[in-house]
Amino acid sequence: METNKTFTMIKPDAVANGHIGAILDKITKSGFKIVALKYTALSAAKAGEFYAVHKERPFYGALVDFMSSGSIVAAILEKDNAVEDFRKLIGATDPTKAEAGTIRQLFAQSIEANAVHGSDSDENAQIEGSFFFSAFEKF
Ligand code: 3AN
Repeated sequence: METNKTFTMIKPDAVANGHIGAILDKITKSGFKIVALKYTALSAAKAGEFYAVHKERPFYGALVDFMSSGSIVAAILEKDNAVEDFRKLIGATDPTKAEAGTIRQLFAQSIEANAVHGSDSDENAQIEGSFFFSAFEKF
């Protein structure tokens, strides 16, 4: 299992609000190397599949609607201790609780429209990266 990669999405709120450039800049300036990158959109079916682990949660339907409401940017990032360091960089799920200077504190709208996704384990980083990228799209 690779421990030096994580997966991220810039979510529809941050894309619609014009924050793609600022967020990628912050990610690369924080020492992450982009090894795969894609501007795309999730259908409701694909968003449902991606967030299947949250199927029983009360916010699942709204989350699927939100994540399929507009374009997203998907990326695989490389850095030592990538998963943990990226979770620190993005901040808490609820942006009102996110530390100053974190991506969610700077760019998120709400607990649902929270600007970015970050994998929560090496195993999920691998699964999520492969959800979006084939072997030919990872460098
Ligand atoms: P994180 O993205 O910080 O890992 P998760 O995995 O618990 O958080 O939740 C996945 C996504 O579900 C979040 N990024 C957010 O968009 C949404 N979400 C989580 N908790 C809530 C909630 N209480 N109300 C609405 N949406 C939520």
